[in-house]
Amino acid sequence: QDDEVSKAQTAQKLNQQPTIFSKIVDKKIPADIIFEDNQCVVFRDVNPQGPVHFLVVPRKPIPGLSDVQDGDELLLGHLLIVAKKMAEKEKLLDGYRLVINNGRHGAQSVHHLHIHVIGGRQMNWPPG
Ligand code: DGP
Repeated sequence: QDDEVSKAQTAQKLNQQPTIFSKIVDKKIPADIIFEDNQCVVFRDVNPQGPVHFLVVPRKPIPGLSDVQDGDELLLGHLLIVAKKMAEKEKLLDGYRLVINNGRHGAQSVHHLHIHVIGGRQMNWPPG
């Protein structure tokens, strides 16, 4: 956890293109992809924070939530619908949590927008 935070705090937004997620989206490096369509790719997180932990990633390389534009409205809605459908497919019937880390204080470490979907255990609040 501390490692993720320190990675995020030292991440240099500008020298991270293409990001590791762009490479996964472009099939240049492998990932455990569980769904894809023309707008997004969904794959399992390499460092899972629960029994189920996958990422919903737009093909469009938006660095983070703070970079989205008004024109991204349909794309962002689509990502949430995919997150919900994949949570059902992964049988997260008792609930789950969506997280978007943004920027340094958000502990974002990969500067390609992604929605975490975590489930299969009881979540706590507040987050760390
Ligand atoms: P964030 O802190 O929100 O930027 O989370 C980035 C997540 O991405 C983190 O949970 C670990 C995951 N991750 C980083 N590199 C890779 C990778 O190469 N493959 C996969 N599947 N996940 C990765």
